[in-house]
Amino acid sequence: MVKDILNANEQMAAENKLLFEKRDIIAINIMASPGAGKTSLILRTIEGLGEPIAVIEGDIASTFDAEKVGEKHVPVVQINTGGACHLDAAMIKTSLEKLSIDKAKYLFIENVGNLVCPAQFALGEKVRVLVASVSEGDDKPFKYPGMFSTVQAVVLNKMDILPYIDFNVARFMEGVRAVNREAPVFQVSCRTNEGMGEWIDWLKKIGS
Ligand SMILES: Nc1nc2c(ncn2[C@@H]2O[C@H](COP(=O)(O)OP(=O)(O)O)[C@@H](O)[C@H]2O)c(=O)[nH]1
Ligand SMILES: [Mg+2]
Repeated sequence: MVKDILNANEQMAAENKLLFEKRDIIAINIMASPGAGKTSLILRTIEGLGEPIAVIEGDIASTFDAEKVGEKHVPVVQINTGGACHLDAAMIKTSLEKLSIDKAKYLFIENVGNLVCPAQFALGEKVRVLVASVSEGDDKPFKYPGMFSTVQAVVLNKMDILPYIDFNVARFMEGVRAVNREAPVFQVSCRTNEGMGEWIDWLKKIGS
């Protein structure tokens, strides 16, 4: 039963992926625990990337994040999952009926805050990005290997508060590398904009 659901999702994700590829859109699935800084990263990226962007916001409830993104004058649609702990490919397909992606080069999809389920549901994205933050603790890659192993990049956010927190960056890196040898890890602060240049450069590279 669970396998059937996952298979149906894979099929629809493949359709979404094809649609994005045909339209030359780089779709990016942004995953993280609640409060790590997914929305903040999207807002900073809209400011720094200088490319046409569209955004899909996923939350269990509320439209706060879509409103914040809308203030940046980019096309945005909010999905409310009504309890589901992750987005799935069908939700993305439906949301595209309400989102103008014609001009977009990048489509950022903010997944529901959760370090477990979103990793199991492809959406049709080209890349998966995990936002971690120093306030969550340096042991998270060891505790959530499924999530950390599935992504093409990790953004370690809130570096501005590192001096006030017991977070060992080397231990965090060790945990990431234990399950993911390839993904670059960008140390950033969405508050101060520190480290954002390398993240933006990486996005440009995957879009070229
Ligand atoms: N100090 C600090 N706070 C941040 C940073 N990035 C996000 N925040 C704060 O963390 C909270 C959650 O951020 P948000 O982007 O909504 O996280 P999301 O739930 O993952 O989308 C908000 O109060 C942000 O202002 C950062 O780099 N440094
Ligand atoms: Mg958010």
